[in-house]
Amino acid sequence: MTGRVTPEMMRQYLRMYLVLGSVNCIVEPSRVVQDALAGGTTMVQFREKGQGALVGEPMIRLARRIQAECRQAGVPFIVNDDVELALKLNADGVHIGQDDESAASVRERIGNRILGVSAHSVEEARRAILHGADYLGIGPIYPTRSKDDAKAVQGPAILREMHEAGIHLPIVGIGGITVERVEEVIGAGADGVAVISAVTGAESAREAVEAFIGKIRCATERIF
Ligand code: IFP
Ligand code: MG
Repeated sequence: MTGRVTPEMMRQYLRMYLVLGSVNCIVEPSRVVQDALAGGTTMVQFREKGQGALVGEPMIRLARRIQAECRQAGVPFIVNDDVELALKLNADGVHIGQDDESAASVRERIGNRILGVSAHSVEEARRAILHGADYLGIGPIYPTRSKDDAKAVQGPAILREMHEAGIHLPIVGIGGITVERVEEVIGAGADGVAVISAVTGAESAREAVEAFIGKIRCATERIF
């Protein structure tokens, strides 16, 4: 990649964004990713976090395996929080929260790689944009159990609020999003959905992703 990702490309990548680590998976995480990619996942975030998370070499090995699968599928591979790891692996991007290093500093370190920032308010969103974010992760939209330290549930209204406040950076909703809730999330202004358990906890990750994509397509066509 030369230059920064365009907002148009970013919106495509955000459509069906799988976020996962070994803690979220019952079967082998790289198997989940492989199935999810076969189903049409548009971007993958490696988020190795929480109780029992891998560290050191095993963590790096898993990251590399998932990255290789993403590369083969032509899908961006994003690393959560760990800028060092992202640079070491030459990942396509980094996602950071509000408690992590400042977005401006991460932008300096990662050059033109994709930068995603979690935002919970219009103020946080504005700052992230000024600091060079390529997209915003907004949530939790619904109650979730995938994040121990999740902030208060925002509801889909937060997405509309962002638009009304003039936030036009590509945005993805995260937190408790199921197939049944896709229409509401996209309808409220998200460019896509980020999911963990709805895919990692499914009997078939591939079928789960296919179901999401069907709904995302319908919901998107209704708006644009
Ligand atoms: N949002 C996202 C994303 N990822 C996270 N890890 C998070 C919030 C806490 F889906 F990328 F937007
Ligand atoms: Mg974080």
